[in-house]
Amino acid sequence: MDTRKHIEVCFTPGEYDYYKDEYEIVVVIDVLRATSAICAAFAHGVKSIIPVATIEEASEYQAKGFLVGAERKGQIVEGFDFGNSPYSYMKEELKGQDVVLSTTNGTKALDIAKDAEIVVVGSLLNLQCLSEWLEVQDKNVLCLCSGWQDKFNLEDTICAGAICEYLLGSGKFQSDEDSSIAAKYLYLSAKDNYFGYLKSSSHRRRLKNLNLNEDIKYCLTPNQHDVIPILRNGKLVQI
Ligand code: 3SL
Repeated sequence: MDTRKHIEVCFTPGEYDYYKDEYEIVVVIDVLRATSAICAAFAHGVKSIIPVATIEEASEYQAKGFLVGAERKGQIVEGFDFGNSPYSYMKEELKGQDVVLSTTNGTKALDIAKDAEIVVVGSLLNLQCLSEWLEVQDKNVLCLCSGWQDKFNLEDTICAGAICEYLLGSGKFQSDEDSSIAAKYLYLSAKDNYFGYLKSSSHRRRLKNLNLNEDIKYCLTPNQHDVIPILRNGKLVQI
């Protein structure tokens, strides 16, 4: 009997219904920039992050006195404390704080996945540490790419492909879906130069036009942080 677990990739939140309930662990990925900002926040001492899907929910938390980050289409939403830049989460005043975050796609994907048994956050920043943790959980894993407004994106798929490559290489996992095979091949073509490979990708262009090149470089530099954010009772905390 084949006892290997499955590692599969869902390209967009819009396709999640086809996969849900079959995987005990869902890894939500939004390389540019939500899940990278979340990893950076934990690595710099933020205590918890409450992801919310809508600006209305974010405003309600703000009214209760929470520090709130809100981003739409790459920009800080007017009236909020900060947006989605990883650098915003490295500030001294955020250390030990519970922070609320709402973003265009990343927090929406977290919301969609929230009923899975285990939901963790993946990015290139925590790739190695997360992959090693997934390897020993003995559970089926789905990488959920946040994409852009329910469309496919390259950077999340490449990160998902990297997780596939690692887990398949362990001999403890198998993949059946073509999305997983495609993600793995994209990762293999990109892995030696993420920055160059993604040069003309849609969201890299979008962020570059907003002068966010430093954010892009940071988010595309792998394995900077040994953190695994996990969703517990609606809050992301560190494992
Ligand atoms: O879509 C998201 O959740 C964001 O990461 C997009 S942005 O990088 O802040 O533009």
